[in-house]
Amino acid sequence: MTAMKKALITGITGQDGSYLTELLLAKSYRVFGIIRRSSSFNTGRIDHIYQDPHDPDPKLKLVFGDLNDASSLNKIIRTVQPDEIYHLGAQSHVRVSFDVPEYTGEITGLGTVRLLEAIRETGVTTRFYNASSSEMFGSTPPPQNEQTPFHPRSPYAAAKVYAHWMTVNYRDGYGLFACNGILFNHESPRRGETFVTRKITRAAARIKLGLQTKLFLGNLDARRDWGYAGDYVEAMWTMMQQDKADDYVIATGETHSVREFLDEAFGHLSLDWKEYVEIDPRYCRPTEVDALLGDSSKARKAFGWKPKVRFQDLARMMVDSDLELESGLLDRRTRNHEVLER
Ligand code: NAP
Ligand code: F7E
Repeated sequence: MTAMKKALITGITGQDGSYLTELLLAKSYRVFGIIRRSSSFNTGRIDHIYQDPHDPDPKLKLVFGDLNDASSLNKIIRTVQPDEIYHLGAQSHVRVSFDVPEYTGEITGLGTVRLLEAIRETGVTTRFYNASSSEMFGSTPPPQNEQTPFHPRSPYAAAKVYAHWMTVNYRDGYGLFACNGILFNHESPRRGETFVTRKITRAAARIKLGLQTKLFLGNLDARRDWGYAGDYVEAMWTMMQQDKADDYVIATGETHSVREFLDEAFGHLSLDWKEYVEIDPRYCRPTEVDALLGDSSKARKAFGWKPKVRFQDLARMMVDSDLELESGLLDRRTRNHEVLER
């Protein structure tokens, strides 16, 4: 009998971490996830797959650690001895990276090096996936592929460029099986509420239900290549199963503006966003990435990856989910009022 493969995930509590965990468990992996200590619960996205910790043989195990803490990473890698490491943890918000540039460099940039060094120091034989980003292309005009020069336009993007090249360096210098997935924006009902797509779908649902009257946004002209996170974690896993480690762009090959996303999301609920949206400069960035459009033909050719969910279905899926979520919250709030009034 072959032993179950072990995967270690940083950023397991994030959007991608949750989808990847589902995928790996379905493939009979044993999954170990690094979580940070927090004063409130931070496992909302994986609670539905988390097993009783008293289970003598859990398939999903959470361990405390931090990308800021090399000793925790060393210890985890030494004790888990993973076959594959998916490094998804990061300070991942571009706008916030302008407020906390040093911290972003520390976690998103140096955090990656700490992991790579932990692999080297422990001598554990493993494969490594690094979450690179289309933000690295910055101001280089579309379409962007693996040959496109990077011109980062934020502290986040600069930190990702550093992490990207360090991953290449450990592959070239030490023979580590290390891949960079250069993923373009990918969204889902589990997307963090402050990224623009989720901010829009959540607001549209709340406006429809009478829970909100305005939506404050920044630059509506920015264009992004938006895909579905569920499709993108499949690409992560597949590139880690190839004979040779390499870097791949993962994208839909379609680009849309924030304005078009508003049309789609509000239109799905028969609302006109122009009646609700106001521009607040606080959501604009000192340097913007105007247009992203990915060319993922290398991944398509190497392992046949292509996206299943398209722009319109993605926006609708997110709106429907937020409507359900907010209606549930509304129900609960109404019930609480009824209880209080009795
Ligand atoms: P996300 O939802 O923001 O999740 C980030 C994860 O990193 C969370 O689990 C977070 O933990 C964890 N984390 C943050 N700081 C940490 C620290 N100091 N130590 C340990 N863990 C820490 O991000 P995502 O959308 O899933 O993206 C996954 C990765 O892909 C990120 O590296 C992101 O930069 C990159 N990426 C994302 C996209 C996209 O469109 N989604 C595109 C390209 C690349 P908490 O839950 O405790 O905060
Ligand atoms: O912004 C504009 C904003 O924050 C998209 C991260 O996952 O994808 C993500 O980074 C666009 C930008 O994503 C608001 O200016 C307008 O042009 O949803 P976002 P992002 O910056 O593209 C990449 C690939 C990553 O790697 C990152 O980790 O929308 N925009 N008004 C706004 N954006 C936000 N957040 N909020 C607004 O009110």
